Amino acid sequence: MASLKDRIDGLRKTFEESAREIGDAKSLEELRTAFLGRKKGHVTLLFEDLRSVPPEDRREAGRLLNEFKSFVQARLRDLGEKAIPGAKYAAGRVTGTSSVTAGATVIHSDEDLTLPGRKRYVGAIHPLTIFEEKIERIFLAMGYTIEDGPEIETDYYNFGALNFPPHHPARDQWDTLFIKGDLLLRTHTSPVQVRVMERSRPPIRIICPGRVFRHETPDPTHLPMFLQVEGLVVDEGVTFAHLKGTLVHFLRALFGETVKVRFRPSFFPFTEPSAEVDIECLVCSGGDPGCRVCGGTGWKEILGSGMVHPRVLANVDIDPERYSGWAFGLGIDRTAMLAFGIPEMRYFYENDLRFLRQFGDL
Ligand code: 2U9
Repeated sequence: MASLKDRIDGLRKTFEESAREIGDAKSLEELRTAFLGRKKGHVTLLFEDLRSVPPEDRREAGRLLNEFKSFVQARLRDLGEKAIPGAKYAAGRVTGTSSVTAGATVIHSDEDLTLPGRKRYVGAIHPLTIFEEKIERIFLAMGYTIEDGPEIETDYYNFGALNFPPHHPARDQWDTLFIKGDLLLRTHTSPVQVRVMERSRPPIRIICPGRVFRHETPDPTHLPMFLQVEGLVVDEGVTFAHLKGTLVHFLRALFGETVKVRFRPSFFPFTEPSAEVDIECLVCSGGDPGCRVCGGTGWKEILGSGMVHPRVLANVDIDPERYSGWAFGLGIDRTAMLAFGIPEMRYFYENDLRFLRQFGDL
Protein backbone atom coordinates (compact mmCIF):
# COMPACT_ATOMS: atom_id res chain seq x y z
CA MET A 1 0.00 0.00 0.00
CA ALA A 2 2.69 2.39 1.08
CA SER A 3 4.62 1.65 -2.07
CA LEU A 4 1.60 2.47 -4.26
CA LYS A 5 1.17 5.79 -2.47
CA ASP A 6 4.86 6.53 -2.94
CA ARG A 7 4.67 5.65 -6.60
CA ILE A 8 1.71 7.99 -7.05
CA ASP A 9 3.54 10.82 -5.25
CA GLY A 10 6.59 10.26 -7.43
CA LEU A 11 4.48 10.30 -10.58
CA ARG A 12 2.68 13.44 -9.47
CA LYS A 13 6.06 15.15 -9.17
CA THR A 14 7.20 13.89 -12.58
CA PHE A 15 3.91 15.07 -14.04
CA GLU A 16 4.30 18.57 -12.62
CA GLU A 17 7.90 18.79 -13.86
CA SER A 18 6.88 17.79 -17.39
CA ALA A 19 3.86 20.09 -17.24
CA ARG A 20 6.16 23.06 -16.80
CA GLU A 21 7.76 22.26 -20.16
CA ILE A 22 4.49 22.18 -22.12
CA GLY A 23 4.46 24.79 -24.85
CA ASP A 24 2.36 23.38 -27.65
CA ALA A 25 -0.26 20.76 -28.52
CA LYS A 26 2.38 18.16 -29.43
CA SER A 27 4.16 18.16 -26.06
CA LEU A 28 0.77 18.18 -24.33
CA GLU A 29 -0.25 15.08 -26.31
CA GLU A 30 3.00 13.37 -25.36
CA LEU A 31 2.32 14.05 -21.69
CA ARG A 32 -1.22 12.72 -22.01
CA THR A 33 0.02 9.51 -23.65
CA ALA A 34 2.75 9.07 -21.02
CA PHE A 35 0.16 9.16 -18.23
CA LEU A 36 -3.19 8.10 -19.72
CA GLY A 37 -2.08 6.10 -22.80
CA ARG A 38 -4.19 2.99 -23.11
CA LYS A 39 -1.33 0.50 -23.15
CA LYS A 40 1.68 2.00 -21.39
CA GLY A 41 0.38 5.08 -19.61
CA HIS A 42 1.60 5.37 -16.00
CA VAL A 43 -1.95 5.57 -14.67
CA THR A 44 -3.05 2.62 -16.80
CA LEU A 45 -0.15 0.50 -15.52
CA LEU A 46 -0.95 1.44 -11.94
CA PHE A 47 -4.52 0.25 -12.46
CA GLU A 48 -3.18 -3.05 -13.79
CA ASP A 49 -1.06 -3.43 -10.63
CA LEU A 50 -4.19 -3.06 -8.56
CA ARG A 51 -4.82 -6.75 -9.15
CA SER A 52 -1.77 -7.70 -7.09
CA VAL A 53 -2.77 -5.53 -4.10
CA PRO A 54 -4.12 -7.67 -1.22
CA PRO A 55 -7.96 -7.67 -1.16
CA GLU A 56 -8.16 -5.83 2.18
CA ASP A 57 -6.10 -2.87 0.78
CA ARG A 58 -7.61 -2.82 -2.67
CA ARG A 59 -10.46 -0.44 -1.92
CA GLU A 60 -8.18 2.29 -0.55
CA ALA A 61 -5.65 1.74 -3.34
CA GLY A 62 -8.41 2.11 -5.93
CA ARG A 63 -9.57 5.34 -4.31
CA LEU A 64 -6.02 6.81 -4.41
CA LEU A 65 -5.60 5.78 -8.02
CA ASN A 66 -8.91 7.25 -9.16
CA GLU A 67 -8.10 10.46 -7.36
CA PHE A 68 -4.72 10.61 -9.16
CA LYS A 69 -6.34 9.90 -12.52
CA SER A 70 -8.85 12.75 -11.99
CA PHE A 71 -5.97 15.04 -11.01
CA VAL A 72 -4.07 14.19 -14.22
CA GLN A 73 -7.20 14.68 -16.36
CA ALA A 74 -8.01 18.04 -14.77
CA ARG A 75 -4.45 19.29 -15.11
CA LEU A 76 -4.31 18.22 -18.76
CA ARG A 77 -7.50 20.13 -19.39
CA ASP A 78 -6.04 23.28 -17.79
CA LEU A 79 -2.80 22.88 -19.69
CA GLY A 80 -4.74 22.50 -22.96
CA GLU A 81 -6.51 25.81 -22.35
CA LYS A 82 -3.17 27.51 -21.65
CA ALA A 83 -1.19 25.92 -24.45
CA ILE A 84 -3.75 26.83 -27.12
CA PRO A 85 -5.94 29.73 -26.02
CA GLY A 86 -9.61 29.18 -26.73
CA ALA A 87 -9.14 25.43 -27.18
CA LYS A 88 -11.11 22.75 -25.42
CA TYR A 89 -9.18 19.78 -24.21
CA ALA A 90 -10.98 16.53 -23.49
CA ALA A 91 -8.76 14.12 -21.62
CA GLY A 92 -11.18 11.20 -21.56
CA ARG A 93 -13.79 9.78 -23.88
CA VAL A 94 -15.55 12.23 -26.13
CA THR A 95 -19.18 12.00 -25.18
CA GLY A 96 -20.74 15.20 -26.40
CA THR A 97 -20.27 17.80 -29.07
CA SER A 98 -17.29 19.50 -27.48
CA SER A 99 -15.43 19.39 -30.79
CA VAL A 100 -17.66 22.10 -32.23
CA THR A 101 -16.44 25.33 -30.63
CA ALA A 102 -15.13 28.61 -31.87
CA GLY A 103 -11.38 28.76 -32.40
CA ALA A 104 -8.95 25.87 -32.54
CA THR A 105 -10.15 22.62 -30.99
CA VAL A 106 -8.00 19.81 -29.67
CA ILE A 107 -9.74 16.59 -28.85
CA HIS A 108 -7.94 13.62 -27.38
CA SER A 109 -10.13 10.62 -26.95
CA ASP A 110 -10.27 6.86 -27.00
CA GLU A 111 -12.38 7.01 -30.15
CA ASP A 112 -11.09 7.27 -33.69
CA LEU A 113 -12.56 10.58 -34.75
CA THR A 114 -11.41 10.10 -38.33
CA LEU A 115 -14.00 7.35 -38.88
CA PRO A 116 -17.04 8.44 -40.91
CA GLY A 117 -20.17 8.95 -38.77
CA ARG A 118 -22.83 6.28 -38.57
CA LYS A 119 -26.03 7.20 -40.40
CA ARG A 120 -29.03 7.31 -38.12
CA TYR A 121 -32.41 6.41 -39.58
CA VAL A 122 -34.99 8.45 -37.78
CA GLY A 123 -37.90 7.12 -39.81
CA ALA A 124 -39.50 7.77 -43.17
CA ILE A 125 -42.93 8.19 -44.66
CA HIS A 126 -44.52 4.90 -45.76
CA PRO A 127 -44.64 4.53 -49.57
CA LEU A 128 -48.43 4.11 -49.53
CA THR A 129 -48.78 7.35 -47.56
CA ILE A 130 -46.44 9.13 -49.99
CA PHE A 131 -48.59 7.92 -52.89
CA GLU A 132 -51.94 8.61 -51.22
CA GLU A 133 -50.84 12.15 -50.38
CA LYS A 134 -49.73 12.70 -53.97
CA ILE A 135 -53.25 11.74 -55.12
CA GLU A 136 -54.83 13.92 -52.45
CA ARG A 137 -52.77 16.96 -53.46
CA ILE A 138 -53.94 16.68 -57.08
CA PHE A 139 -57.61 16.76 -56.05
CA LEU A 140 -57.16 19.34 -53.28
CA ALA A 141 -55.69 21.66 -55.94
CA MET A 142 -58.96 21.28 -57.91
CA GLY A 143 -61.06 22.31 -54.89
CA TYR A 144 -62.08 18.83 -53.67
CA THR A 145 -62.25 18.08 -49.94
CA ILE A 146 -61.21 14.85 -48.24
CA GLU A 147 -63.87 12.82 -46.43
CA ASP A 148 -63.65 9.87 -44.06
CA GLY A 149 -66.09 7.31 -42.65
CA PRO A 150 -66.47 4.05 -40.71
CA GLU A 151 -64.72 0.83 -41.79
CA ILE A 152 -67.50 -1.29 -40.27
CA GLU A 153 -70.62 -0.61 -42.26
CA THR A 154 -74.19 -1.77 -42.66
CA ASP A 155 -75.46 -3.68 -45.66
CA TYR A 156 -77.45 -0.59 -46.64
CA TYR A 157 -74.52 1.83 -46.93
CA ASN A 158 -72.19 -0.69 -48.60
CA PHE A 159 -74.77 -2.13 -51.04
CA GLY A 160 -78.43 -1.08 -50.74
CA ALA A 161 -77.96 2.67 -51.19
CA LEU A 162 -75.66 1.97 -54.14
CA ASN A 163 -78.34 0.23 -56.18
CA PHE A 164 -77.31 -3.37 -55.48
CA PRO A 165 -80.66 -5.23 -55.36
CA PRO A 166 -81.02 -7.53 -52.31
CA HIS A 167 -79.54 -11.01 -52.90
CA HIS A 168 -78.42 -9.92 -56.37
CA PRO A 169 -75.40 -11.84 -57.79
CA ALA A 170 -73.61 -8.50 -58.40
CA ARG A 171 -72.81 -8.51 -54.66
CA ASP A 172 -70.73 -11.69 -55.06
CA GLN A 173 -68.14 -9.76 -57.05
CA TRP A 174 -67.37 -7.65 -53.99
CA ASP A 175 -66.28 -10.72 -51.89
CA THR A 176 -67.65 -9.35 -48.67
CA LEU A 177 -66.42 -10.12 -45.15
CA PHE A 178 -69.60 -10.22 -43.07
CA ILE A 179 -69.49 -9.59 -39.32
CA LYS A 180 -72.88 -10.25 -37.76
CA GLY A 181 -76.44 -9.56 -38.81
CA ASP A 182 -76.45 -6.43 -40.90
CA LEU A 183 -72.80 -5.51 -40.23
CA LEU A 184 -69.87 -6.03 -42.59
CA LEU A 185 -66.40 -4.68 -43.35
CA ARG A 186 -66.81 -2.10 -46.12
CA THR A 187 -65.72 -3.49 -49.49
CA HIS A 188 -65.21 -0.01 -50.97
CA THR A 189 -65.22 3.56 -49.64
CA SER A 190 -68.51 4.30 -51.48
CA PRO A 191 -70.49 4.29 -48.16
CA VAL A 192 -68.57 7.46 -47.23
CA GLN A 193 -69.94 9.21 -50.32
CA VAL A 194 -73.46 8.02 -49.49
CA ARG A 195 -73.15 9.45 -45.96
CA VAL A 196 -71.80 12.77 -47.28
CA MET A 197 -74.68 13.05 -49.78
CA GLU A 198 -77.17 12.31 -46.99
CA ARG A 199 -75.91 15.12 -44.80
CA SER A 200 -75.03 17.79 -47.39
CA ARG A 201 -76.43 19.18 -50.63
CA PRO A 202 -74.77 19.83 -54.02
CA PRO A 203 -72.40 21.12 -55.15
CA ILE A 204 -70.36 18.16 -53.81
CA ARG A 205 -66.72 17.63 -54.76
CA ILE A 206 -65.02 15.04 -52.55
CA ILE A 207 -62.46 12.26 -52.47
CA CYS A 208 -62.61 9.43 -49.94
CA PRO A 209 -59.39 7.52 -49.30
CA GLY A 210 -59.33 4.63 -46.83
CA ARG A 211 -58.97 0.94 -45.99
CA VAL A 212 -61.32 -1.55 -47.61
CA PHE A 213 -61.73 -5.27 -47.03
CA ARG A 214 -62.41 -8.25 -49.27
CA HIS A 215 -62.64 -12.01 -48.75
CA GLU A 216 -59.55 -12.77 -50.86
CA THR A 217 -56.81 -15.37 -50.83
CA PRO A 218 -53.57 -13.35 -50.76
CA ASP A 219 -51.47 -13.38 -53.93
CA PRO A 220 -48.96 -10.90 -55.41
CA THR A 221 -51.70 -8.45 -56.39
CA HIS A 222 -54.51 -9.21 -53.90
CA LEU A 223 -54.78 -8.84 -50.14
CA PRO A 224 -57.83 -9.05 -47.84
CA MET A 225 -57.19 -5.43 -46.87
CA PHE A 226 -56.03 -2.68 -49.18
CA LEU A 227 -56.37 1.05 -49.75
CA GLN A 228 -58.75 2.72 -52.09
CA VAL A 229 -59.58 6.24 -53.09
CA GLU A 230 -62.94 7.11 -54.54
CA GLY A 231 -64.14 10.46 -55.79
CA LEU A 232 -67.58 12.01 -56.29
CA VAL A 233 -68.85 15.17 -57.95
CA VAL A 234 -72.54 16.14 -57.86
CA ASP A 235 -73.94 19.40 -59.21
CA GLU A 236 -76.27 20.79 -61.82
CA GLY A 237 -75.10 20.18 -65.38
CA VAL A 238 -72.36 17.63 -64.59
CA THR A 239 -71.61 15.49 -67.66
CA PHE A 240 -69.40 12.63 -68.83
CA ALA A 241 -67.10 15.30 -70.34
CA HIS A 242 -66.31 16.50 -66.78
CA LEU A 243 -65.53 12.93 -65.76
CA LYS A 244 -63.22 12.46 -68.72
CA GLY A 245 -61.46 15.80 -68.46
CA THR A 246 -60.87 15.47 -64.73
CA LEU A 247 -59.60 11.89 -64.87
CA VAL A 248 -57.24 12.61 -67.79
CA HIS A 249 -55.86 15.60 -65.87
CA PHE A 250 -55.51 13.46 -62.74
CA LEU A 251 -53.64 10.66 -64.53
CA ARG A 252 -51.32 13.12 -66.28
CA ALA A 253 -50.54 14.83 -62.97
CA LEU A 254 -49.87 11.40 -61.40
CA PHE A 255 -47.91 9.67 -64.18
CA GLY A 256 -46.61 12.55 -66.32
CA GLU A 257 -48.10 14.82 -68.96
CA THR A 258 -47.39 12.47 -71.87
CA VAL A 259 -49.06 9.34 -70.47
CA LYS A 260 -51.55 7.72 -72.90
CA VAL A 261 -55.05 7.13 -71.46
CA ARG A 262 -58.04 5.20 -72.85
CA PHE A 263 -61.65 4.73 -71.68
CA ARG A 264 -63.53 1.40 -72.12
CA PRO A 265 -67.25 0.79 -71.46
CA SER A 266 -67.94 -1.20 -68.30
CA PHE A 267 -70.66 -1.93 -65.76
CA PHE A 268 -71.18 -1.08 -62.10
CA PRO A 269 -74.56 -1.12 -60.32
CA PHE A 270 -73.96 2.40 -58.96
CA THR A 271 -72.96 4.18 -62.18
CA GLU A 272 -74.56 4.42 -65.63
CA PRO A 273 -72.89 4.67 -68.05
CA SER A 274 -69.70 3.22 -66.58
CA ALA A 275 -66.16 3.18 -67.89
CA GLU A 276 -62.88 1.58 -66.96
CA VAL A 277 -59.75 3.61 -67.59
CA ASP A 278 -56.41 2.21 -68.78
CA ILE A 279 -53.01 3.85 -69.07
CA GLU A 280 -50.22 2.70 -71.36
CA CYS A 281 -48.04 0.04 -69.76
CA LEU A 282 -45.28 1.90 -67.91
CA VAL A 283 -42.96 -1.10 -68.14
CA CYS A 284 -43.02 -2.05 -71.85
CA SER A 285 -45.07 0.78 -73.49
CA GLY A 286 -46.70 -1.97 -75.55
CA GLY A 287 -43.43 -3.24 -76.93
CA ASP A 288 -43.16 -6.61 -75.12
CA PRO A 289 -45.62 -9.43 -75.99
CA GLY A 290 -44.52 -11.30 -72.82
CA CYS A 291 -44.61 -8.27 -70.46
CA ARG A 292 -45.31 -9.45 -66.88
CA VAL A 293 -47.14 -6.21 -66.03
CA CYS A 294 -49.58 -5.82 -68.94
CA GLY A 295 -49.52 -9.37 -70.35
CA GLY A 296 -48.51 -7.97 -73.75
CA THR A 297 -51.63 -5.80 -74.25
CA GLY A 298 -49.65 -2.57 -73.78
CA TRP A 299 -52.40 -1.23 -71.47
CA LYS A 300 -52.92 -1.40 -67.73
CA GLU A 301 -56.34 -0.94 -66.10
CA ILE A 302 -56.04 1.78 -63.52
CA LEU A 303 -59.49 2.88 -62.36
CA GLY A 304 -63.26 2.50 -62.68
CA SER A 305 -65.66 5.38 -63.17
CA GLY A 306 -69.11 6.41 -64.33
CA MET A 307 -72.06 8.78 -64.07
CA VAL A 308 -73.79 8.30 -60.71
CA HIS A 309 -76.90 6.17 -61.20
CA PRO A 310 -80.09 8.28 -60.83
CA ARG A 311 -81.41 5.77 -58.29
CA VAL A 312 -78.33 6.36 -56.06
CA LEU A 313 -79.06 10.12 -56.08
CA ALA A 314 -82.74 9.47 -55.32
CA ASN A 315 -81.77 7.19 -52.38
CA VAL A 316 -80.13 10.18 -50.66
CA ASP A 317 -82.89 12.59 -51.60
CA ILE A 318 -81.00 14.43 -54.30
CA ASP A 319 -83.29 15.11 -57.27
CA PRO A 320 -81.84 13.26 -60.29
CA GLU A 321 -83.91 15.46 -62.63
CA ARG A 322 -82.04 18.54 -61.42
CA TYR A 323 -78.64 17.13 -60.43
CA SER A 324 -76.19 14.72 -61.98
CA GLY A 325 -72.84 13.40 -60.85
CA TRP A 326 -69.81 11.36 -61.73
CA ALA A 327 -67.62 9.09 -59.60
CA PHE A 328 -64.45 7.05 -59.78
CA GLY A 329 -62.64 4.40 -57.74
CA LEU A 330 -58.96 3.43 -57.72
CA GLY A 331 -56.88 0.91 -55.77
CA ILE A 332 -54.02 2.86 -54.12
CA ASP A 333 -51.78 -0.19 -53.48
CA ARG A 334 -52.08 -1.53 -57.01
CA THR A 335 -51.43 1.86 -58.57
CA ALA A 336 -48.46 2.49 -56.24
CA MET A 337 -47.03 -0.90 -57.31
CA LEU A 338 -47.18 0.25 -60.90
CA ALA A 339 -45.74 3.70 -60.16
CA PHE A 340 -42.86 2.40 -57.99
CA GLY A 341 -42.30 -0.86 -59.96
CA ILE A 342 -43.09 -3.16 -57.01
CA PRO A 343 -43.97 -6.78 -57.91
CA GLU A 344 -45.61 -7.82 -54.57
CA MET A 345 -48.42 -6.02 -52.73
CA ARG A 346 -47.38 -7.77 -49.51
CA TYR A 347 -44.13 -5.77 -49.38
CA PHE A 348 -46.19 -2.73 -48.36
CA TYR A 349 -47.41 -4.44 -45.19
CA GLU A 350 -44.43 -6.51 -44.01
CA ASN A 351 -42.55 -3.52 -42.52
CA ASP A 352 -39.19 -4.82 -43.74
CA LEU A 353 -36.85 -1.84 -43.25
CA ARG A 354 -34.77 -2.86 -46.29
CA PHE A 355 -37.90 -2.23 -48.38
CA LEU A 356 -39.23 0.81 -46.54
CA ARG A 357 -35.91 2.70 -46.50
CA GLN A 358 -35.99 2.99 -50.28
CA PHE A 359 -38.80 5.54 -50.24
CA GLY A 360 -37.61 8.84 -48.87
CA ASP A 361 -35.70 9.28 -45.68
CA LEU A 362 -36.43 11.89 -43.09
C1 2U9 B 1 -71.40 6.71 -54.97
C2 2U9 B 1 -71.65 6.68 -56.31
C3 2U9 B 1 -70.74 6.14 -57.17
C4 2U9 B 1 -67.40 4.80 -57.20
C5 2U9 B 1 -66.79 4.00 -58.28
C6 2U9 B 1 -65.57 2.44 -59.27
C7 2U9 B 1 -66.24 2.96 -60.34
C8 2U9 B 1 -64.58 1.35 -59.37
C9 2U9 B 1 -62.98 -0.02 -58.24
C10 2U9 B 1 -61.65 0.48 -58.65
C11 2U9 B 1 -60.61 -0.50 -58.21
C12 2U9 B 1 -62.82 -0.59 -56.88
O1 2U9 B 1 -60.50 -0.66 -55.70
S1 2U9 B 1 -61.19 -1.20 -56.78
O2 2U9 B 1 -61.27 -2.62 -56.90
N1 2U9 B 1 -63.96 1.02 -58.24
O3 2U9 B 1 -64.36 0.82 -60.40
N2 2U9 B 1 -65.89 3.03 -58.09
S2 2U9 B 1 -67.24 4.20 -59.83
O4 2U9 B 1 -68.68 5.10 -57.57
C13 2U9 B 1 -69.57 5.64 -56.69
C14 2U9 B 1 -69.31 5.67 -55.37
C15 2U9 B 1 -70.23 6.22 -54.49
C16 2U9 B 1 -72.40 7.27 -54.04
